[in-house]
Amino acid sequence: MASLIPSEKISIVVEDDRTGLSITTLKRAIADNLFYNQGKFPTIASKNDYYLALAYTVRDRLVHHWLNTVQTYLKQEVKVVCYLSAEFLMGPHLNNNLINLGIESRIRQAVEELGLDFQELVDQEEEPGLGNGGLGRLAACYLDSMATLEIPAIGYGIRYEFGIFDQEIRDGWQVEITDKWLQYGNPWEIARPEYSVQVNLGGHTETYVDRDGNYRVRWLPDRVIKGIPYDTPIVGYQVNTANTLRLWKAEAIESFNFQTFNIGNYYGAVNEKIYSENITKVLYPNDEQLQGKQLRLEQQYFFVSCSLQDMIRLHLSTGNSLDTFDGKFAIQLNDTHPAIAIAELMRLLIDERFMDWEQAWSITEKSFGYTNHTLLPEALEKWSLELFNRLLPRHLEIIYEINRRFLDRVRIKYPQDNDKLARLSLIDETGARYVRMAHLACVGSHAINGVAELHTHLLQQTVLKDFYQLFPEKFSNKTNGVTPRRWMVLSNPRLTKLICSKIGDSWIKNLDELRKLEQFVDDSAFCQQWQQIKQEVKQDLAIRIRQRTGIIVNPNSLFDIQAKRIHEYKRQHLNALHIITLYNCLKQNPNLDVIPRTFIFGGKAAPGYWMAKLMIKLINSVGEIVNQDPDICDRMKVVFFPDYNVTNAQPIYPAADLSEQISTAGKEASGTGNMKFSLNGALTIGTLDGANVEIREEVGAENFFLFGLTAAEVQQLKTKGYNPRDYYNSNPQLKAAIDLINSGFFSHGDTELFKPLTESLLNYDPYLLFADYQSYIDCQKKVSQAFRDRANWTKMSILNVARMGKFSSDRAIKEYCRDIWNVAPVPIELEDLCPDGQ
Ligand code: T68
Repeated sequence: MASLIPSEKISIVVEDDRTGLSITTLKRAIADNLFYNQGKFPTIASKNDYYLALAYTVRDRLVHHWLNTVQTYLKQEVKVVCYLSAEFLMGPHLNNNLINLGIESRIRQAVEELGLDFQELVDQEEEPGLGNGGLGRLAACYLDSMATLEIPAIGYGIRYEFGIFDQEIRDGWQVEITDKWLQYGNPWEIARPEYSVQVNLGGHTETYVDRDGNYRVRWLPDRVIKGIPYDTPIVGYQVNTANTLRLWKAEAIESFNFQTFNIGNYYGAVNEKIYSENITKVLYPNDEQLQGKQLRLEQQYFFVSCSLQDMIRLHLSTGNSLDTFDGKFAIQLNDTHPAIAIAELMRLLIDERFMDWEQAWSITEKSFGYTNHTLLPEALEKWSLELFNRLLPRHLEIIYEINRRFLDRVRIKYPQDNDKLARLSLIDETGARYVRMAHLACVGSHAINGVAELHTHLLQQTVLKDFYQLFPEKFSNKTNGVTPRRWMVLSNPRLTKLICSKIGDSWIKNLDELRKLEQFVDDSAFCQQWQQIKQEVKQDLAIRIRQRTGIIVNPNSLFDIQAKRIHEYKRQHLNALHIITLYNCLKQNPNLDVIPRTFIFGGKAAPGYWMAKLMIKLINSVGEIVNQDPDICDRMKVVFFPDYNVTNAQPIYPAADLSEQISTAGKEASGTGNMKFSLNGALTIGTLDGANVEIREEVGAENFFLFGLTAAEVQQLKTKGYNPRDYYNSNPQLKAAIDLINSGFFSHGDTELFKPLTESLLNYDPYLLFADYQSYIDCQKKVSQAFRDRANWTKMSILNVARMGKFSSDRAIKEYCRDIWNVAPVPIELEDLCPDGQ
């Protein structure tokens, strides 16, 4: 349909109030937005009204970046990266946008001149917690880097109405509170109902013969749902680029199902609306038994189908044919959660656009890349054929056909190897039958990557071994990275300022330049400033800890921090065993000269993961005893900082002296918290797991506290037969720690409370805590020794920061662009809509 708007006759005059950056204009704009957007007089406006007025003022100042970016991509018909992820853990937008736009100090001044407290307004923002942890946060860091590197990109995901739950600690236990992030409105998103699409579910398929005599299939679904896109701008750092995060919300096709309504079934009609909207209601907390959850598969298919339909619409809108689709889109699958996209693109091309199989398959393979984030067997996604067939009957047929053709090729290469065929098949037939999503992702993608060197290596040798033998050329490593904009400039302004005063600010875009700091390690004035800043941010965190938990901690003590999801493989309970061991030592030798330590934990447990919840209870119970024991004399404090999320993480990383990265070797795919801590000057105590290996390589073995078995040794020990009780019986310190827990000492005499945990360790210990215990304790002694020499510790801290350049998400994204996506930067020119008037 032709546009009804005589566009050449309409000229947009962008008002100064919406773009101007003088303090006077900014103040007027905030006041205007309060009045006209919030509908409030200043006298009765709440802090949140002021926050929203401020947020709209900032949003106004990025709209022309955003619209110009979109228009440039369309006009130049550039290749676009489509990052498909079921999770985007963005964190608060306001501060990040101010930094990337370079207007933080002006805005701060304007707000303060209005008599408002800037930080108080920033604190009003409810962060969109649309992710569980590392995987979702990685997607957010990658969006920041793509915008900063001027790479055309769209993030596609789900607009969950309720994100990850808020965590409260009551009586030492985790309590989950519904996250209502949208309750006061979201100023950063714009709904685009005009780009809504329809998604089918259920029903059956039938074949028919088209006019040319070809056999075709049509899907007759029994449910149709509407997907509405909500767009959020992603501003690059000091560039004109503002990319788009497009999240889909599910709604019923009509507000009411009129047929049902007309026959008098009002409640039935409303029910259908509720049923449809359920699809994007809530984020599933990971680690929960996701197996077989129909709604989870519905979520995955829903956002994938919406996103692919959107890409096809965009592609056709510029007059292109689908023959060139793979030249214009690079689609990255963030784990297997969106892997159904491979079957869906095939369906869209074949059934709806009448393309032949071979061409559709060639386009599909060239378009997709797949990133794996886990080796844990229980986390590899599979869906029962029964559920799959009930929900996505046409996709199951397509998957069977992909599998048939794939296995035919395998048979040629490995004749008569039925075991291999069974191992590679997209269908698991070892027991009840399942679709293996990782296999679909491998077969349908031209590139497969792990997220750290060790992880990629282990993928190739274990879970994806057969695929690696079959197509080694598809595999590569892409070690994760984090954005220095949020994880340094925003979260550690003091250190940022000091670094800039020495080496300028170009390291913010080119993190390798931090190397220049090495020349100052022997500059005592610089070292003193470095130490002073660490002290100040520790004091800040101490205040927050007191506010949140009532616990008073000593900012001069060693801040020993483990912040991440709570999971047995991450071994927060190994950390707890060290705390108990230290406690026992101090009780036996009350005058022992030890380095005072504050042990800080943060992290959520999946609501259904009982053992992880018990670990939280154990940490809090140990804290309760240790923190008030007069013999300890404040030489140890144990803190569980509640509700660990992006907002709370920001002041935590800069305050750490020691970063705990203590997963069983071979279990943590990469880790990214490890990078954030080290970038902010913490030293790491860690195993040779995930990206720890590469961090140690970069910062130097002498600046890293290494302990524990290697991944190969873990494997050997398990093969040989691991008996945790042997370690317990032969190690008096370990025995004393376990016995103290079992005695009820930390549980008001209840000897049963922690039994599930201690019994699991004594009888199975699947993550080898006991095997690594002594090595960990010894290493912690070295940490304490090293901390006594504060000058040398500071040097090690500076060297850690100076050598972290590799772990910028900018480096990671450049590698994806070069090796997988084949895309290049597209600079955005801004028409000067309105010069900055005074
Ligand atoms: C993490 N994975 C890895 N998964 O554990 C971590 N899983 O080592 C790595 O650094 C990070 O990904 C980024 O590569 C996750 O965070 C999930 O959150 C998840 C969510 C749903 C289902 C399964």
